[in-house]
This record gives sequence, structure tokens and C-alpha cells, in this order.
Amino acid sequence: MRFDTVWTNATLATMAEGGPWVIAGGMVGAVAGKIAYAGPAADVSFEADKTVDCAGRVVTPGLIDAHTHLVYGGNRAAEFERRIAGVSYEEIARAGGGIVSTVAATRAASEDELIAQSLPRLDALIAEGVTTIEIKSGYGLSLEHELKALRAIRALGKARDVRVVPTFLGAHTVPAELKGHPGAYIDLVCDEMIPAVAGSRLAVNVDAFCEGIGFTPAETERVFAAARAYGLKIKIHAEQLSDLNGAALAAHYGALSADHLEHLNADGAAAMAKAGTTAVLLPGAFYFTRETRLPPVQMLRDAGVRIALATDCNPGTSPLTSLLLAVNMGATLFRLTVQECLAGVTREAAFALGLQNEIGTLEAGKACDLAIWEVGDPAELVYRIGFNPLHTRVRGGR
Ligand code: DI6
Ligand code: FE
Repeated sequence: MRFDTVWTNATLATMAEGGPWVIAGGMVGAVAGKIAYAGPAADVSFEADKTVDCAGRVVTPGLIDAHTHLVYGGNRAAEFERRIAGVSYEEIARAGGGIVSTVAATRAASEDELIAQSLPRLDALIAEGVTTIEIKSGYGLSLEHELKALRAIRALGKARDVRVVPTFLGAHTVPAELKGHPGAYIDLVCDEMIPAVAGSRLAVNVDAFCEGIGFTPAETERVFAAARAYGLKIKIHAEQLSDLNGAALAAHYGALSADHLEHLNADGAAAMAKAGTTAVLLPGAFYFTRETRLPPVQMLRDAGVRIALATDCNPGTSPLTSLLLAVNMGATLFRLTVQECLAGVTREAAFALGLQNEIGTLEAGKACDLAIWEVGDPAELVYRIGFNPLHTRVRGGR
């Protein structure tokens, strides 16, 4: 075989379904930015323009953060101080703080300021081997400011060598100017924002916060119907604080993923399995809000639902810019296995974004997005806390 670049002497965690967990003495060969071969080195003879000796290091697919709200203005450190003194997230939200205060700061920021404030967060994730990131809007909540945030999201993908998957989350909360009129705001989301977002191709997915402090299932369904009409894919924030059967609703609309899910019931899990909707679990939000109700991991496994892990990077409930810490929390807090945790930020995260044919495993035909780690055993990536063993990040074969 002939490769542009080959990485030899690697310990591969290919994350391929049904494949071996670890291949010692492995190699990855790339042609034109894609993986042409990943597997035991002994099986192939090759020529390559460039050969990189991995010296036994672990090589995984580039990491995928499948749920973030990375683009926002300001921060909520002051609110955090009130919360640790005992005021609840829901109390703060109902009193006009919470998401709404980030909306004010996001509206006040120019597009360039939003980009500048968001880049350090993106860089922190990239420094840990993230090669694909989903980023949601949802702190603009008007046509003008949602489009501004989506343009900032697109600009981040140009400013750095990373694949950015943009999601429109207009239905995050009702903006202050329409307080008490959720129906009128949903009209705006469905009749003005979704057509504009789809027309400008600024987002590929539509998400909604289906919750007591967010939108009802009926309102959420209107958003999904509009998304479907405009050819946008669907995601949902569901069952985070209460069980409104949001995951089942989203599954009914063929959603890529349902996210959070602490309060998911068995019917919801069955509906997700049937629709192929991936569960995205967010241990950073669980931890930061001091939630005690665990997501029903065993129920998801039994139902055959794919489980992804993500940071949920957002200023209110998960100011987390370490996907490796989310991975560690997936194991320590949610009792996912080491293999489930690593699959959750690679293969299963790709499914959560509908990109399973392009990224997420080390298999021929996928993008050559790699993370090369200064560890000898992939379990070390899950085990450590607050340590970044990334050696090299490869995106598109470079
Ligand atoms: N669920 C969350 O955890 C975040 N958004 C959402 O829909 C919180 C957003 C915030 O508090 O700013
Ligand atoms: Fe979220």
C-alpha cells in the first residue's frame, strides 16, 4: 500500500464496533486526509511519503464533543456564589437570572467580541485532542442575535483547525421581552428564525430545551415540525430536571440525540432505541448542579441505546472545557465502563451528530483525525483527573 503519512508503532484503540479493544504494534496510514488503513502493522507492507514513529503511544480517534454551548457573552461566577450558598438553579432562573442574564451579555457583545470570548474555551478543548465540536446558539433569542451567534460559531471553525457542527437552539428559554408569552416566542422561532437559519445554512441541527423552566412538549413539537419542514436535524435537552417524555417526543421525530436524561423513563429509552436516537450524557452539568438523580445507564444499555458523553460547556450549569474530565466523570459518577467512556467521546459522539460514516473510529474511509497520547494504556485517559497527556493531535491527516 502507499500512504501520504503513516503512524507506526502505535497502540491503537480504534473504537471500531466489534473490533479488538486494543491493538499493540498497530499503524494508521492516511491518503488524502482519510484513513486508508488502521490495524496491525504486521499485516501490511507499504511505502509512505512520511513516517511517524509513535513509540508505543496510544492512538485514538480525535475526540468529539457532541454537546456544547461554547459561544456566549460574560460568565455567571456571581450566580455560582449564590448557588453554593444554597439558592437553587431553578429559583435563580425564575427570578430572571440564569440563562436570561447570559442572554443580556451575549446580546451586548459584538460578533467579534463573542468570537474572542469563546476562542479560549475552544482552544482548551482542542488542546485535549478534540477534532470535532458541536456548538449551539441559544443565548441570542432574537433573529438578529441568534444569527450573530451562529456566525460566530461558523467563524470559530475557520479560526481553528477543527470541525464545528452548528446547532440552532432558539428554543432555549423565553427572552425577557416576551416573558409570559412562550407561544408568541415559539411563533418567532418557527416562522422567522428557523427559515432564516436554514436559508443561510448557519445550522444543521435544531435543539430545544423541553423542561418545566424551558418549553412544554407541545411547544417543543412545534419547533421540531418546523425543523423537519426545513430539512434540519433534531436534538433535544430532555428529562434533565423532570420527566416530560421529551426524549420519546424527539425520537418520534427521528432525533439524532436526546441529551441529559437523568429522569428518563423506560418508554423513553425504548422509543430512543427504536429510532436510533443516541443518549448524550452530561456529567459536568450533573456535577456542577449537585444533581443526585443518576441517568438510567443500565436502562439505556438494556434498551440498546448508544451512549455519548459531552461537556455541555455552558456558563450556567457546566462551565467545563475539559472533555477528558467529562470522560473521568462518566466513569466515576455514572459508572460507565472505561470502554463506554472512550466510545462516548468518539464513536457514539459521532452518531449523536449523524457523522458516524465520517468520523469517530479508526477505520478505512473515515477522516484521519487522531489523538496520540503519552500513555501506554487507554484506561489511563479515563483514570486521570486534571492531567492532559495529549502528545499530538492530527486533523485530516496533518
Ligand atoms: N440545559 C442546561 O443545562 C443549560 N441549557 C440547557 O438547556 C443551561 C444553560 C444556562 O444555564 O445558561
Ligand atoms: Fe446543554
